[in-house]
Amino acid sequence: MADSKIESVLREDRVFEPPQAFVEQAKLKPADVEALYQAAQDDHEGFWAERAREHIDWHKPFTQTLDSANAPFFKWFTDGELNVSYNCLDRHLDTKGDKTAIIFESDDGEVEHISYRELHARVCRFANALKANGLGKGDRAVIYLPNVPQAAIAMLACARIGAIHSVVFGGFSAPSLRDRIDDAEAKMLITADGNYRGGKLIPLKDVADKALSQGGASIEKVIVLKRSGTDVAMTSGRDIWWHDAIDGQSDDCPPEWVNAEHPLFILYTSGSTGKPKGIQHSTGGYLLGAICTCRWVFDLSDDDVFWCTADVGWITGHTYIAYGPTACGATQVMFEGVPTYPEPDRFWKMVDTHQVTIFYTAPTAIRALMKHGDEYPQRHALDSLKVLGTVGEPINPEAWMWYRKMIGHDRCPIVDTWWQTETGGHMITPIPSYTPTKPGSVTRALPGIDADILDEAGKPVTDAGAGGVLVIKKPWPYMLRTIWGDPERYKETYFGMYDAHTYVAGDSAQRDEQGNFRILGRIDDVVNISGHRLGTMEVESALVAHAEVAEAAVVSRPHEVKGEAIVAFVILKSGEGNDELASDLRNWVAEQLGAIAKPEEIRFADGLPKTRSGKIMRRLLRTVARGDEVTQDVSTLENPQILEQLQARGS
Ligand code: 6R9
Repeated sequence: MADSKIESVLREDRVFEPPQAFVEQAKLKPADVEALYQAAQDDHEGFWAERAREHIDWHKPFTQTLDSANAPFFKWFTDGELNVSYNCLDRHLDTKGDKTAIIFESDDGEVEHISYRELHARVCRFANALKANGLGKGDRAVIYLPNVPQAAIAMLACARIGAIHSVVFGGFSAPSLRDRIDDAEAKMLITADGNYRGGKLIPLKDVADKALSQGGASIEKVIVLKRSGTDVAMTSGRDIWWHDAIDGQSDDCPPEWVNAEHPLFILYTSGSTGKPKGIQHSTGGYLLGAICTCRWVFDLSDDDVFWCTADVGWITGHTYIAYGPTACGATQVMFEGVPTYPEPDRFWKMVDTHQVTIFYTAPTAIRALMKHGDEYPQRHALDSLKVLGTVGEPINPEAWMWYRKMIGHDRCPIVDTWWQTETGGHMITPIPSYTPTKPGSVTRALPGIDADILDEAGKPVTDAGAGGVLVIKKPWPYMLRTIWGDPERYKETYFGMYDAHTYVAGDSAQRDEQGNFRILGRIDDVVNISGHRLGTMEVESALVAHAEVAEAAVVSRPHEVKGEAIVAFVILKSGEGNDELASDLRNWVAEQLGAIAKPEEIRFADGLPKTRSGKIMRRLLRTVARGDEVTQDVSTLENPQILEQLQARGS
C-alpha cells in the first residue's frame, strides 16, 4: 500500500507556476530570489555574513563568519554580540510602536490586540520579575504554558536577560515534564493554573505539582499565570502568581548583550532511544534563520497578518510565533484553541475576522477539516489570504489539492516546508513568487542550504525516483549547536553516518525528474503522529513500566487524519489480555507521555518476532500492523509460529 502511494506521487504531473497576480504584488520578486540563490552558490559564508548584517541589529559586529575548527561543533558570527529580544522588540519602537504585534484570540473567542510598545513593556516587566526571583544569564527556565501571549512574553523575557528557556508543550504529562526539568537542571518553572482548549480544562498547575513531587529538585521558584481561575495549590516560598511577580516591576529592562553563540533555548524532541534530546539553539544564527525564512518563504512584510497555528511548545511555535514574526516587526494572530471548536470552521472564521494574509498549519489539521466537508470553508470569504503553508509531516496530494482549492481558491501558492527542531527553520520549501509547486513535493532547498540525497556508501543518489538518506552538506547558521549535556550523542546522531560536515536529518527522500525533493519518512525509530515526533522506544518504555507488561514493541501504521497511528504489541507477565486491559494500557501511556502518544491499538501476544540474535523484527511488525501480506524473509525468525498468532489477533 505504501508503495502504491509513492508510485502515484511519482507520477504526479500537476505543476503550479507562481500565480501572476501573486508575483506582481510580492515583496521578493523572482529576480531577487534568483540573486539570492546565485550569491549563496558563489560564496556560502559570504552570503550568510551579508544576510546577518542586513537583518540583525548587532550590539557588537562580528568579524568571523563561520568557525569550523571543531566540526561538527560549528560556530557562526562567533565574536558578535546581540540580544534577541532587542531585535524582536526595541528596534521596532521608533517606527512601529503602535503597530499591532499580536492579535490574540482565546479559546472562547475573546480578542486582544497587543502593540509592539505594549509587548516591549510587558516583556521588560516580566524580565525584571525573573531577575528578582533569582533567574540570571545562562540559567534555565522551563515554560509550561498554554498558547497565550504570556508564553511568548516569557520566552522573550528569558532572551532579554540571557536566560535559556525550555518550553514544554502543555499536552505533555507530569513524568515528561519532570524528565525535561531534570535534564535541563532548570531553576525556574513558569506555568499557569490551567486553561481551556476546545472547552476542556487543561490542569497545568496540577500536572506541574505532580512533576515536582516526583523530581525537579533544581526548581527554586514557580511562577503561575492565572488563566483558568481554577483553584490550585500554591506552595509557599516556592510558588508565586505571575501578577504578583510583576507587581511594581519597571517596564524598563536593559537587554543583556550576549555572544552570538550563547544558547537561546533548549527544546526537547524525540529520538530513536527512549530519552528525549535537548536540542540546543544559538542566539545569532537562530535569529537570522527565523528572519530570513519568514521573509523568503512567507514573503512576510509590513502589511501582512501572519498566522501560524502551531503551539509555542513546538519548534514551529518558537520560530514562527515567538521569534520570526516579531523580529520582522509583523502583525500575527495567536490562537489558544483548536480548529474544530466550537465548530469546524473556527480557522476559516478567524481568517476572515482578522484578515489573515499568510496562513501556516499542519497536514493533520487540513485532513481533519477536509473530512468535515466543504461547507465550512464555504461559509467564509477567505479573500485576504495570499500564501498558504504546511509543516510537520508529508502532505498527501489529495489534502494539498483541497487546501489549494477550498482555502486558497486556486489563487494562493502553497509552501510545503520541510524542516526539523534541529534545523531551527525552513530548509527545503518553495519560495512563493519563484518556485513552481507540486502536490506532495517540498521542491528545493533554500538559498544557503546545501541539501542532497546519499546512498549508504555516501554516494549522491541522482536517479529520479530513487530513495536515499537526506543530508545537509554544509553548516548553516540556524542549525542546532549540540544536544544539551550530551555532545557525544549530537556527534553520533547527526554526523555519525558519513563525516563531521554532513548533517544526517533522519529522513529519507527522493527527487523527481526536475530535481524536486520529496520526503518519504523517517529512517530511525521515530514516528510522526499528527505532525508530532515520538520515539517508538519512549512508548515501549512507558508500556513496560506498567505492572502487568513484560515486553512491548511499538510500530506505526498509516492513519487517514493523524498521518500515522501507533500499534503496540504487548507481552504480558501472566494471563491473557482483554479489552479492558488494552484500554487501561492506552490510558497508561497517555498518562506517562501525553495524549499524543496514546496507542491506537494494543495487540496482545505470547512473544515478539525475533531474529536468532534476539533483535525484534520491527519491519515484520509494521507489515502485520498494517494488515499487509508478509513478503519479508522470515527464515531467520527464532519463533516462526508467533507470526501466525500476531496476524490472527489483528482487529
Ligand atoms: C518542523 C517540525 C521533524 C520531522 C522531519 C520529518 C517531518 C516536517 C515536513 C516533514 C514531510 C514536510 N516533517 N516537515 N515531512 N514534509 N513538510 O515538524 O519539526 O517536530 O522536529 O519534526 O517531521 O520527518 O524529520 P519536528
